[in-house]
Amino acid sequence: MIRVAAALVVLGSLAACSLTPDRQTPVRFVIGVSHANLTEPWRITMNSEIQDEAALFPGVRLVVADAADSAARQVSDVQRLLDSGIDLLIISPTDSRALTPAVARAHHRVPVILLDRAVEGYDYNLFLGPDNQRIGHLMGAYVAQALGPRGGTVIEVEGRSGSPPVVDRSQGFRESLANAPGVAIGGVVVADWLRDRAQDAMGQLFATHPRVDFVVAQNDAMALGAYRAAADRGLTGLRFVGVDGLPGPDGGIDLVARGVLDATFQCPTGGREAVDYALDILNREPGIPKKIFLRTRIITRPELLDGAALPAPRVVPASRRIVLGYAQTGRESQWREANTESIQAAARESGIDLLFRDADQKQENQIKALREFIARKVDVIALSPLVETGWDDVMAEAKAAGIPVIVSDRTARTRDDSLVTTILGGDFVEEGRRAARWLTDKAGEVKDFAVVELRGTEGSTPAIDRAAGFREVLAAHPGYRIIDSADGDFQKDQGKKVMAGFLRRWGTGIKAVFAHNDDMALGAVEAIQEAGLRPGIDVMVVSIDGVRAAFEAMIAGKLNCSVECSPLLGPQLMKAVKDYALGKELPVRIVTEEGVYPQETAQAALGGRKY
Ligand code: GYE
Repeated sequence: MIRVAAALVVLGSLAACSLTPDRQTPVRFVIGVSHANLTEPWRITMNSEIQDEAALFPGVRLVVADAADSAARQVSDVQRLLDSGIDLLIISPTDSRALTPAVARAHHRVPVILLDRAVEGYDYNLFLGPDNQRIGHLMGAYVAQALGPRGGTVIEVEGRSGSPPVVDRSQGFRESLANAPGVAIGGVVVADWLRDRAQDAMGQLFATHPRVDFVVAQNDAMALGAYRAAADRGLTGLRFVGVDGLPGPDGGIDLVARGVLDATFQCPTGGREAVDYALDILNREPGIPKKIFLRTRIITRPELLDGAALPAPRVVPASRRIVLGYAQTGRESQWREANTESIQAAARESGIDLLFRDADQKQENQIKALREFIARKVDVIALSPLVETGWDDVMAEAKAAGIPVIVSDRTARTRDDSLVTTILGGDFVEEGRRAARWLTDKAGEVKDFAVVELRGTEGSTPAIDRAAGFREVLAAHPGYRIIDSADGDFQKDQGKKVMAGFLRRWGTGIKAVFAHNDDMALGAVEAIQEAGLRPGIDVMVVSIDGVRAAFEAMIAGKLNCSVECSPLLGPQLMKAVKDYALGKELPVRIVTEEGVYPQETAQAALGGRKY
């Protein structure tokens, strides 16, 4: 491997930025950074944040490449970064589809962190970026609220057509306006993220559409261009919103302060976080998530006057330990036991005082525990919501008490989505899809393939989402039919009982059972055996979690596949709690890393299992 020298090295279009030209510190890590372009203000800020954060770590060198918005050039940039001997790649793809193969090739050689835009599939270590649909939703809600019942006409100014942020922001914007019938989208202008292009295009539009109430631009630069176009024509009374909220002259914060924009929606670049996670990966820290969706905040003049744009102060003084209240669902499965152990061990290792309450599978006990935490003025509340609904009141009480709520593992759905600060856990819909993809790949194209389903706790996120993901994939395979489905509450004995009922009703007609967790699958295995059939042979068994007993059952040939859903959320939860205590902005969502374990991999994988 050719090591990049500590000195400045220029490789073709690559420029190695040695951050601090000290030649005493040995080079520990070389991180390649592949930018889509270094012309847009937001991307220039991203690069500055990456460099500023890396400068905090002696021995870290960056090798930076600018693809100038060319996918072909970025593909060759990635290759040259790899050939220059980098230890990890941070890449913000120009084009998700075009860069997918190059990112996969890179991922087979070094760890890869995706910034801002993902690629297709999962061949990377970590995705860090904004939730663009949420940004669109927030913009629509702001405009609807500002226009009020009278409504009005809005012009949307979009970035580069077809790019993921444009598509997602527009989708969120339109979905949000569906609740505001008085607000009409009077036109869409494409300005490729560029201020001057927006000024020209909006100048032409204003010539034919002078009656416009609001201009919603997908970045601040284009909002400024639109503002200038209106000023050129002497139009008054229009209002403008943008996205990014960058500092500096003509940045979104400056434009709001000057009254040019009504509001800007901060779109964090993730540059600092990318360097922090790069070092965690290179230092082999446990619990690296798969996806992190960064938080967007609205900035208006009142917020500015309140200092919203300033870095938040430390929340918990360094002089005392952080206190975390955790309300657990209960002890319903082996997964849950491993989850509890991970949380308690991570709190111990992090020096966080943990108030831990086990709700014995009753929501009212979890609500009671949250009220106890509020009364005891803990710093942070976390819970695995037994079911998705019924949390609005108690979480509003936590918000009123100034205590952030992190939902770990499962999700709570509330009318006001500000009641939940961060969602941490697996992608349950994808887990359901993976179970169905494995089954249809394994059994192939069949006719009248009868499947029965053992569902998890009624109303819980994993039960709802796994069922949805499984059905989404099965819908493309008409030879498969779910002939029965019932709630086994994620518990082994319930799973056995329900499966026995299915066997009495359907007998050998059942070709496969999809269980929402391994415990119910293991119960089903016993029921299949007691019915005189061979589990894993006469009836295929596919489940979710990846607990040790499932691997043992696969090795014994009784279970065919377990889709991983990691319970080891403790380290990521404690990192979020510590970041909050330090005054850092918490992500909206943290999605954990998960694999798929078919029977033939079980023996080799068993030794490495941590739960
Ligand atoms: O699949 C199951 C546990 O919420 C993802 O709950 C978790 C589920 C898991 O009881 O075993």
